[in-house]
Amino acid sequence: MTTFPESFLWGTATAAYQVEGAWNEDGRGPSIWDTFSHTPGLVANGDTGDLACDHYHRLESDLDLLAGLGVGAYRFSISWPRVQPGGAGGLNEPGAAFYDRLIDGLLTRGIAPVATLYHWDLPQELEDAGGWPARDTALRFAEYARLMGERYGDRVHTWITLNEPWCSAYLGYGSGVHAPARTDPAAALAAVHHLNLGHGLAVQALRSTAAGDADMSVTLNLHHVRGVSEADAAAVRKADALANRAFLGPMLEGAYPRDLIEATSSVTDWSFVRDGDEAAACQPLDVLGVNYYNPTLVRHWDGSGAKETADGHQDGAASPWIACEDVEFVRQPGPYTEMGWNIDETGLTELLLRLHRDHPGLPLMITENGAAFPDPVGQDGLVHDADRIDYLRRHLSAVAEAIAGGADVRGYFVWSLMDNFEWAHGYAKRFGIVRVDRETMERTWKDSAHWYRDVVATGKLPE
Ligand code: IFM
Repeated sequence: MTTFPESFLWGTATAAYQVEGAWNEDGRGPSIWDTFSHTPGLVANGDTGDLACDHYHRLESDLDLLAGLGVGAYRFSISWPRVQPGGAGGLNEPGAAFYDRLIDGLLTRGIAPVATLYHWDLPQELEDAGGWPARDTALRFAEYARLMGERYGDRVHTWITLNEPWCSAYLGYGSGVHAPARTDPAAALAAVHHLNLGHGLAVQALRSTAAGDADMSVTLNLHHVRGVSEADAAAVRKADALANRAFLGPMLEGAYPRDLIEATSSVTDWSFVRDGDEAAACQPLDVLGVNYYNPTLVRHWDGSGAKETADGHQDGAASPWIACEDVEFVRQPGPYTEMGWNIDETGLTELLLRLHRDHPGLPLMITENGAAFPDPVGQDGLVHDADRIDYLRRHLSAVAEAIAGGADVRGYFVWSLMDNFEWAHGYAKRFGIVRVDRETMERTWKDSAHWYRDVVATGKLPE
């Protein structure tokens, strides 16, 4: 039987825009995702996060839900425009008070708060002033981090600066399928840099507050890139530079990889990187957050025949893979989740072992892993999601295998606590272990929630 270490932290994860709702209440300012979702045609079914899961108004019962699952930690994100509406100036007190209630409610229930500062909801005013491609956004982010550290620093267990900066930069400014829907490769690379810089400055700012003793982290959706054959090694290296080392380099080693700069030289000269920026991005971290859903398969493309674009972007549309004209993203064998992502947990083990090898001594934490499935409601009114249980079991086994191989993995957070707003897919894709009825907002445990509660309680995977 697979058993996890006694100290292993078990949790579930959500993000503010995906669950909170209350988009224009208590002084919250607009974010780029309000603008995006209110723009016709950008989100499936015209869905918005206006109501989301109404978590803002159902906080107490959602906290009870977490307590019922028995988790030791809860990963949530703070909505920047709720606490600092325009991204500058003092705190919006009613918004800040919401997170006091959330954090205190977790602590009362014996659940460790794991707070993400930025899960994609940039205040619209900051986007209007240039967004992440503009250097000032990194400085604003550090100031916001300082305010958060001052307010909640004495109570938060782990601070995560950014969630998946890959998405913020490349989907937000490259392919434009996420807010703010810009399709400008040079801007996307400038965003990469200012996210890295903002991360480092935010860690410094947090450490200067009562948050100084808390664990500092960042969450990356690292891509486990494989080649179709050995002849595709250059394609693998390029995709790895853009997806992984563009962040790992500055954040963990204080330098951008040379091959990244070279591969993107036709797009930008990287002159937005000023002296001292890479050192500032590289702050000591206590744990690295890893989000994993599936691996990536690439092949060298010589320009002949139709190019495969199995990375989710439509053929002919702007690609998030900047300067990858010679790289094909190849469809992988199934089975697939409802997102069309292939299920392959071996990539998670390999990724964790690579991180262990490349960054020895840095603890790791799975800050997201999970899957969307069709989740029909049975005649009994319940969701018997055996497919999700199987997905979670496979991936937890993969984590255990990485631990056995020497990787220092400290915890695991299921994405997600409950069905929520899945960005451009709206509410059509359900990732929750708890079902949310879109009409009534009623929460119902799926089979996977019962299964996860047992895993958390025993620290073991049932056979
Ligand atoms: O829902 C998202 C989450 O916000 C970030 N990581 C991936 C999840 C599933 O797409």
